[in-house]
Amino acid sequence: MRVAYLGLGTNLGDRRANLAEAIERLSAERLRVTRKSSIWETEPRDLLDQPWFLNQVIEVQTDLFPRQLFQRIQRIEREMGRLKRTPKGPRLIDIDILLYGNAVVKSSELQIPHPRMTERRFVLAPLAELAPDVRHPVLRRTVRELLGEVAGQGASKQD
Ligand code: PH2
Ligand code: MG
Ligand code: MG
Repeated sequence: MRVAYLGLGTNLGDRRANLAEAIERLSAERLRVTRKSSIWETEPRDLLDQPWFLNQVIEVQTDLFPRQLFQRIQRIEREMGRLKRTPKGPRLIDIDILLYGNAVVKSSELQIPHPRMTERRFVLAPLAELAPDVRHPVLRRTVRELLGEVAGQGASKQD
């Protein structure tokens, strides 16, 4: 069993229900959701002209290999009707693999650790609630240290 951290994001529809549904759907054979961060309301990044997001990070235990986990995630995103209109634009649900144990994966379709996690408060703030002392396997810095280095970016805890 490996411990992985997944980042969830949604800025369309009933956002809280979307997070709950994604967690429910992820919990299937060979994967157990062990902990959940608070839900954070966060300012959109990259593509700024879109609604605010709810973001949450979950800890899972799984013996799915990274590529198998990625396939499950893609299926759930598809089934939940993720609209692939604009890259980085509005979506019902986005599920990203942030960390998978100490694994480093680099293929054209999948990169772990998530390449943009270190610059995103909407990822690091909820991740730091669950795993402040976990080290980024490439940068060798803890999540707490990385969070201390991201500037600004509106993010507030919802619960
Ligand atoms: N996801 C993006 C782009 N911008 N901004 C916030 N606040 N939260 C997100 O989850 C997010 C984003 C692309 O995946
Ligand atoms: Mg994604
Ligand atoms: Mg994403």
